[in-house]
Amino acid sequence: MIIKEIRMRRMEMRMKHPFTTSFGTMQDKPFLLIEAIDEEGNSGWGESVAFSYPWYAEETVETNAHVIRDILVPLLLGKEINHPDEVNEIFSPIRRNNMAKSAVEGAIWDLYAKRNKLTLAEALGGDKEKIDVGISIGIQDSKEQMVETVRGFIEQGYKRIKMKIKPGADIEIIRAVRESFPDVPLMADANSAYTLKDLELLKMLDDFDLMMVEQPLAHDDIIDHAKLQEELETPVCLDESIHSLEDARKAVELGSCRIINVKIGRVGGLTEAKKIHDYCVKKGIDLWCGGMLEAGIGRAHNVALTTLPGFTLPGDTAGSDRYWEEDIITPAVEAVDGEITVPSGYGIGYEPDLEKMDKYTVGEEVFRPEMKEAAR
Ligand code: OSB
Ligand code: MG
Repeated sequence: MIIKEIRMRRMEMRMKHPFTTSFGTMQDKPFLLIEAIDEEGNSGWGESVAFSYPWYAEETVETNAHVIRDILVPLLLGKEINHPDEVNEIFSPIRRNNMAKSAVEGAIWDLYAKRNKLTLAEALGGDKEKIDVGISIGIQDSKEQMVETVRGFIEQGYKRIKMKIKPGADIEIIRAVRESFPDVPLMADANSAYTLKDLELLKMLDDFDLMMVEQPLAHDDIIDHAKLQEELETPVCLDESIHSLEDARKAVELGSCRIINVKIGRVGGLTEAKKIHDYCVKKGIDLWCGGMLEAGIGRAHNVALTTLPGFTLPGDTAGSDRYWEEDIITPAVEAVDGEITVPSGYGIGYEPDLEKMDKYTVGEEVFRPEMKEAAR
């Protein structure tokens, strides 16, 4: 297929509820959408998961807009692409900027799947008809409120409860939730809020039969996490530390984690996510698909990735209604009793709802090969 046109929309949506992590609180969600169009008029969609502030990773909406417009798009426009894996190759000389790469590569994957009359899940080699999903709950004002929030999501059927923690809002909250729900699959995510100085506190996590503790230590660390995993019975799961197959290999070889949270944007796209998947299946490392509070396009990509067999644990891909009054795809992603039915339509399998999309679009840039020529 020949990439004839790429469009970049700037979106501004607002989540139903604020979401609080060890870093701070988010509710407004500016993000970018990418549409790639081939010579037959097929179109594929990708979503950038970069936030407006670089607290989770170094990328932002603005850095993504720059890198996509000025660096990535010119590498693809007018090119013949036979398989989306080639995009991973084409982008490989460019260091990092994984969320920018992933937004563009995701659009090409969707386009490729649609053109070849495959679901994105099939194109990736996934085979599940339904995927298990959990919920990620932000830091709450009190342990009582956390217990009530958890109760609500258990009633909705989510298969695993993840609580955000930070120093000062950790052990007592986990204890209260565990005492209220002795059997629920439970885990905690610290978003890098601790250091090895907190070892004694982190060891107390072993009392609560947690499925895992996610990214307790620094965002760029795999050494201290290995030391921590030695001391903990609770499995360590890495999120922020893993940007590539190479990062995953090094973390696994060092014993820095027993579980990996794969986020398509953080690792630079679906091709890299699949490589990590294949490696972890070989090594017996459990995987799950993380989330970045995505709107419908990004959420649909997460659903497709989770159909791969190595995604053995429930992910963070909750239903659209957990985040949005209305999503920008039809139908919205729906979680019923903690399961999402994988859509059967070609590509991402959900229709981009252009009317709703327009409502939240604050700007659009269009790129065509002749514009590239003209700029020379
Ligand atoms: O660490 O997994 C994380 C949200 C924003 C940034 C980082 C994280 C999260 C979540 C929520 O945990 C995931 C979601 O519901 O999309
Ligand atoms: Mg996390």
